Amino acid sequence: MTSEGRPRRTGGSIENYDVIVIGAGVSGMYALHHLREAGLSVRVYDGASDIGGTWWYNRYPGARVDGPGSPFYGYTFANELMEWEWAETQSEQSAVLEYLEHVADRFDLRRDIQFETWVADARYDEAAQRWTVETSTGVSATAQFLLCAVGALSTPNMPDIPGIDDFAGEVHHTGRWPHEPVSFSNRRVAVIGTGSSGIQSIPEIAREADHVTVLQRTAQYAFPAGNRPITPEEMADARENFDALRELMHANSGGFPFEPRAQRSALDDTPDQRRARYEELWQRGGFKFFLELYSDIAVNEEANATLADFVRDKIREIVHDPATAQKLMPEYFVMTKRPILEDGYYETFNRDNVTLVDLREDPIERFTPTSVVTRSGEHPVDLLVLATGFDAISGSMLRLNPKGRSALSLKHRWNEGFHNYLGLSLAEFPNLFMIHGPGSPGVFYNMPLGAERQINWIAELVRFMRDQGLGAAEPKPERETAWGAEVSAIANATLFPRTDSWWTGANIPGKPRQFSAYLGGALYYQRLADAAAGNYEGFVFEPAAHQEDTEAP
Ligand code: NA7
Repeated sequence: MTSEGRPRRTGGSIENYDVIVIGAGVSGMYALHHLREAGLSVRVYDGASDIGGTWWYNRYPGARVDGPGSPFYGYTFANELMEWEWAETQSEQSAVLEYLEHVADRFDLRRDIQFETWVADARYDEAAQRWTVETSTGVSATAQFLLCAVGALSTPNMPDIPGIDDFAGEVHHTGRWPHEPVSFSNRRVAVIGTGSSGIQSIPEIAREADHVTVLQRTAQYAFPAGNRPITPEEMADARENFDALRELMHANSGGFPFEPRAQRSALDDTPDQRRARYEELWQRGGFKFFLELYSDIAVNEEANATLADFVRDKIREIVHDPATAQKLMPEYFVMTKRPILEDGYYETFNRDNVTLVDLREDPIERFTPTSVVTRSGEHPVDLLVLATGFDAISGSMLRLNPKGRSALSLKHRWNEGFHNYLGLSLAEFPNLFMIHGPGSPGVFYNMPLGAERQINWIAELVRFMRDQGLGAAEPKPERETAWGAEVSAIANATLFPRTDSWWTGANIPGKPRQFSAYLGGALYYQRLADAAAGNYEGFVFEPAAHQEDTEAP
């Protein structure tokens, strides 16, 4: 590496780096650390006031890790980070943010991050083989590489409902929750959205509010979160065996330290055996429910129906009022929207201060300054919670809308689909890399580990380019086509693409419908390793336009 981690300034207010990272969340933080360790000069920009990304913004009541959980939702690159004391398996937002703050302190990350700085534009200069970014603070910067760690779930989806802008009460999107406490007491609250964020927050809000109106578009299957304290013995065991556990994580299809799922169809068991199995998993709770299920739930309609029926029976058991229980009955193929972990969600509808509105039969007509009006009548509202999710996976890249060769915009390039190679690079956009972008395992994988593995691979590609005197790399168009075909072929063997979800882009009006996550699990990392072993022959390289400046600034 040539520039020894030091930025080079070329006069005026333009700053020059080897790598610009957009986003100081879990991925951007590791990118900064790893690329800086590799001797590159790195600058990170983030619109927020501090590190954390998702965990900085999603401060809504009840926000918790809703994957397999702590201590394995975290970085693996330094064993010393396993010394962190996790209190619970489903860590709450503040606990994850505290951990990330510890990482930022331990590796002195903040000195190379510019906060409250929104990247407004990013353009590729073909002659210079560099990216130029313009920011909201007026700082401009260039870098050979642009690493977009912009988040798979970070661009809020704001519903377009007549009159909503005239609503006079407080309005908060769960993904942009205020830092000051929000009081619900003595207030009538309406919540739009019953995805993970709605289902985590509604029980918490209902405990405090005068009244809660839940505005539900799609009834959901939600499973017991099974949150519990982590014992000192578990932490000691994880620390002692972390090297072996990391290997297990690398081999596992979801990036967690579990043995591979046993191959067994739900239809191989009798109804009684199946029910006993589901009941056992339900009682234990937690994300392992999904990992220890029969292996054909997400691929076989009949197998899928056995689990869907089980959950519907649970809802009928838990919810006292049969009409409310009926509105809560989900109908889509279970597991084909993001599985949801809950803690008292269905029970919440037994409270006197909670009303459920099924928007399919009673749609919202408009907001007034003091209420939401549905077909059946008016619901007074003091505070509105938008748990309406995100323009997911591709949305934040589209919002950034970088301009590649010949000023081609990403919006134009992705007009009909999210073409890319290996889920991290784009033809016509040399030297640009995405973390957790479409075509990668992204949200189907342990996201901190997935980021580490993508970033390690990108760092190796950068090293290869520097060693070979190469200045620009972009994938061959035919490799993008083949990659898109592989992503689709794996997805089409499942039931996932058949349901409207943010995985398919169906939650955003006008978005091309495309199931854009790579579902091949660990095979993805094999593909990355193969590409590196084959000297990146899926890429077109250009020699460096000019020698790197090896002088200190
Ligand atoms: P989700 O899972 O996208 O949930 C959003 C919810 O909002 C979902 O119930 C949507 O219904 C509903 N929604 C969205 N737009 C509207 C409009 N216009 N009207 C009524 N209802 C609407 O987002 P979350 O934040 O809950 O979770 C995102 C991920 O973050 C989560 O999976 C975890 O990984 C963390 P729909 O189902 O689309 O009919």
